[in-house]
Amino acid sequence: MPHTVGIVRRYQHLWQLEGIEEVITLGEGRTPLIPVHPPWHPQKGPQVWGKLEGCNPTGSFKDRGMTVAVTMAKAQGKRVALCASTGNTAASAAAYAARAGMTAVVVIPGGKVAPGKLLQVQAYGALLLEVEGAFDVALAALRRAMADQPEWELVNSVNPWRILGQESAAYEIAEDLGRAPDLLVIPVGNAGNITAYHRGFQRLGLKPPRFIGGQAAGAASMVEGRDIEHPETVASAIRIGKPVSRPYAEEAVRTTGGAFVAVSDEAILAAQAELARQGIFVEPASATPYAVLTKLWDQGALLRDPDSIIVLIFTGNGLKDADTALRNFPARRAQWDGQPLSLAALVQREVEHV
Ligand code: AN7
Repeated sequence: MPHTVGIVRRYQHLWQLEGIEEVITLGEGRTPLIPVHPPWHPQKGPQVWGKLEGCNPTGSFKDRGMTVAVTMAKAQGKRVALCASTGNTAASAAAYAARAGMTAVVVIPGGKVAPGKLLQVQAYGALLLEVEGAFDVALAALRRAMADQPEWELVNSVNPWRILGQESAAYEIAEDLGRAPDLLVIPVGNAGNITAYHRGFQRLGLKPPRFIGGQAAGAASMVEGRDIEHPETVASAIRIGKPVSRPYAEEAVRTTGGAFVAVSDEAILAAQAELARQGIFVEPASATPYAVLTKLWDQGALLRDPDSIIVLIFTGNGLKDADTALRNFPARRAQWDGQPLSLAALVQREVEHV
């Protein structure tokens, strides 16, 4: 295995973690940063890039933190990895625990986790527990149960190794661009990831970008500056009402001159569809940055300097939530009788349609 596979081996020098013998990795990180082309974008506008975090081994950014958290847990002799989750943390914890030969237990809001994520938890063989209520209820219950269990490790983002590993996405963006972006738009649920990006640019000694935290209107805890008791949104990954990392996320936004911005479920689904038309298929939560970008542009609130660089963080793969996608993307089918000539006519019609 090349020395550079995975986040831990690539960045352990930055973290002063050189003594690690066994790294639990699935080859996470090094995700693509590709140009995004909003149809409303002027020719001489800012550059817009998208970071495809859905290309990680379990299809979301969670793998960056999970490799570090599970590596450290294993090294400390822990035997069980536990988390509360809206789905992606559960999928990632289940995968890395399987890789480590550890037991995984995931607690999820019953009936509110996307089917692809449930499938992953089943495939990797984790024990699945459901609670009634949102993610916040699941996490609170689990934290109470965690006391006095020396062989258990909580792998939610309250685990500092998770946030540390997630910093790596900021390093990669800086490597790819040769500098930090001017503006970074990222979905915010529990507020761990925005915290990680902020710390990541700081650790490199770079001036962090302006942070724009995108939230669903029905779960806009940061935008509204208060906890939301019953968060509701089509973007189930960020259906979170009490963000654990609130103070750090507030700091990231305040110190960089950024903002938290809420977008409606309709805007999120429209953004998901527009990205798919550019070949980028993300889950609804991950379409939030694009919806926010569109909203800011419409308001004239965006940088218009053609030399400025905007990065959108596409946190999770579209295949994770097939139910929502099937509703958002109706099939386009046509009848064909199997004859060459009629196929030519259908193709001609299709060319004109596009
Ligand atoms: C696709 O899996 O909280 O603000 O339990 O899955 O760091 O919470 C997922 C969160 C954005 C928000 N995009 O990140 C979980 C969970 C996707 C996500 C977020 C999540 P944070």
